Amino acid sequence: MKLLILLSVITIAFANIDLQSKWGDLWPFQGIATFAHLQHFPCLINNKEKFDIGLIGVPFDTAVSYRPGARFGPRAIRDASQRQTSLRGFNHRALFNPYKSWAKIIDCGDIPVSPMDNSLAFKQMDEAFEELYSKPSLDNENLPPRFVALGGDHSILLPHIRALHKIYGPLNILHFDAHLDTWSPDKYPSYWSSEQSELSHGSMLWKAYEEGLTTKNNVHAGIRTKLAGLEDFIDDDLQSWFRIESDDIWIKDKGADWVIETILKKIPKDTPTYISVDIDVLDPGNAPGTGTIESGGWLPRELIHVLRGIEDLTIVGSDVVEVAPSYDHAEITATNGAQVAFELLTSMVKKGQLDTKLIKNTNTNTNKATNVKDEL
Ligand SMILES: [Mn+2]
Repeated sequence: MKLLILLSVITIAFANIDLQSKWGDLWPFQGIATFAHLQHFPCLINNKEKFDIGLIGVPFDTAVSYRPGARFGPRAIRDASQRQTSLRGFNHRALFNPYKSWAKIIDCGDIPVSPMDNSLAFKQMDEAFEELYSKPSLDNENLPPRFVALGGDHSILLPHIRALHKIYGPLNILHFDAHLDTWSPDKYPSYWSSEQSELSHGSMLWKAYEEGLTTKNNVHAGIRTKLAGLEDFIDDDLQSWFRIESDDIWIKDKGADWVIETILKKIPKDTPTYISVDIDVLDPGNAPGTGTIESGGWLPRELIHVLRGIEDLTIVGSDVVEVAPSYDHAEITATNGAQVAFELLTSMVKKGQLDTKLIKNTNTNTNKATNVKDEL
């Protein structure tokens, strides 16, 4: 009897292998669209699946000041990422394939965020990021996993770095954007206001500063926004930001390598750094599908060159935000968004696992990690 059962188990196992080899090879345009065809686990629900790096969608766009639509960003980026596969995931600029290295990378799905009530939405995002970072990673159980967040409007950065601050302490922020996003609510004068209305996709870095989440080593890159006046720069200086202008990428005596050198001079390479890429850092010709377009931006090749040049930074978390597909054409913006996520993943994996000494709040993290382990 036992022999019969064993034989049938073996037969079924072989049959499965045959089915996998017969039907398992999909072309890039086939199958359900996870980011880069990665395995999907709903990480907020499934505590059992350990991984090292996760893609997490944050479909939230009700804190924008101009065109809405970035709630569809995560889906658009996933669709546009379909030509990324582990088989053809070799990043030739980095000479590295992030999908075939030490790290297990998965698509964690989306945070379910309310489109009806921003105070509820931020509560959901705060708790979601805290829970996502409270689990041990696969490679080292003393470290949390890392995430590339797919926005969503830019305000999703705030709950993300609140969760990271609890683990690593204050973070250096490297912010690619046409806009400053350090504007205090006074810069949006209105008869009508509330505590919630202070938080938008143009004020979240001011809020992060107010909450003590950032260090003194923060860099904006690609800035070309219109201002209320030069006092905007004074406020920005007070919040410890160094500005690299959009034009710096091409003007004489500066250029792309100057941009790289300047970022590396300002941000110490072995300290916890968060990289945020607002897709509007690119010129509208290369990123029409975004909420607040500004003329005179960078080319994708310039952004990619800069991202590769700073790959040695210690990236504890990252995002690509403000992809709004309803204004996009031919998936241009979403394809560039997917490429940015690929470059960020490449850097995070290529650098290797983080040093556990970076974790400041060891007790909290260890306790949370232990709790998760106990549940398994
Ligand atoms: Mn922005």
